[in-house]
Amino acid sequence: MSTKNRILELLERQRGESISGEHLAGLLNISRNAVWKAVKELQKDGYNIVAVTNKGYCLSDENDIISVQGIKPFLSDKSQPYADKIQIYKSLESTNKTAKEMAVAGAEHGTVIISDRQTKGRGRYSRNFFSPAGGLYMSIILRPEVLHFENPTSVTAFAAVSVCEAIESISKKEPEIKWVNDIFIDGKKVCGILTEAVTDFESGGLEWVVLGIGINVYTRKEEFPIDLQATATSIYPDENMPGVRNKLSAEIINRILGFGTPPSEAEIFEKYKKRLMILGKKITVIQNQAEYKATATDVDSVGHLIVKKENGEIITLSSGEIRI
Ligand code: BT5
Repeated sequence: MSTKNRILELLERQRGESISGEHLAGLLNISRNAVWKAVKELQKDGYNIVAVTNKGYCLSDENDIISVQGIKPFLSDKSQPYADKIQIYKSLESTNKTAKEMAVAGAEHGTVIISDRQTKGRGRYSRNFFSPAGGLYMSIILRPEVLHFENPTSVTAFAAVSVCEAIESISKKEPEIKWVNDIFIDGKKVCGILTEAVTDFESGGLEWVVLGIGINVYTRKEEFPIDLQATATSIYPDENMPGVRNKLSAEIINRILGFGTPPSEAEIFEKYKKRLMILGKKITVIQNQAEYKATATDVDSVGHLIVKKENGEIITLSSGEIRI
């Protein structure tokens, strides 16, 4: 690791507090001048580091640059080994696109791609996902040898529950899930999940899964395109929050990669069901370009949505769209 990154890691560990140049130099066994040079480089990269006479260097709480060094202090012990597999970009077309290329090239389970913004963020059915700077766009490569899921829907559900818990851990918000892949806060979409998988031709089993997560973190209402303003929100639409994206990234990684024993699909769907915002509610089901009204009654053990049509007919939906 470069001196610059080692300094950054130490400052990130004590964000908001001052550390003397002498102490930093001692910890890294380098000269105080080398510390000063590294701090200057970090400041040039946009890091808000204040130098206070007799106190030392302090990385501002408000700093919001996503970095491996910023994520690392929040990773659990079990997630620490994944720190080396995190790659961060300022801008990408789509983190899922990059992750899929890497998965094809053999990237390991737990490779994480994060971008500050996306120029061609994608949702399901090739829809656009609005991805300005200030959000969190992350794709994680999962190999089924480690995560023993048989179907990609379970991965989506696992991710949805994990993201809800991660958002809850950094904010006072109470995220809910809209079947199948959306997370809502206060009735509006705050996060979308896109799971893409490739199956092995011979065995029919999953070869790899790319789990894409897009979260609106600071986007204000007026910053969303007009057509999304009534339906989209972010975790902090109004508040000037200190940088939380490193912590949020770590909280997601801790849940998706840093588990002890892999969670069972039954456990996941139990948690998923508790957060579903539609059970018992009237919804519109959109299937094969037709729509009908129904009541969402249950989710089964593999993530299918069970609905009751107005004529009393019970339908099990394995995929598709619903509107609240
Ligand atoms: C999704 O699709 O919501 C999945 C989005 C996944 C995005 C992540 S970001 C990291 C990774 N890299 C990618 O390129 N993608 C993944 P879907 O359920 O099809 O919803 C798409 C619809 O959500 C759009 O048609 C809009 O109506 C709405 N939408 C678009 N951008 C939004 C945003 N930022 N916030 C809320 N709603 C949005």
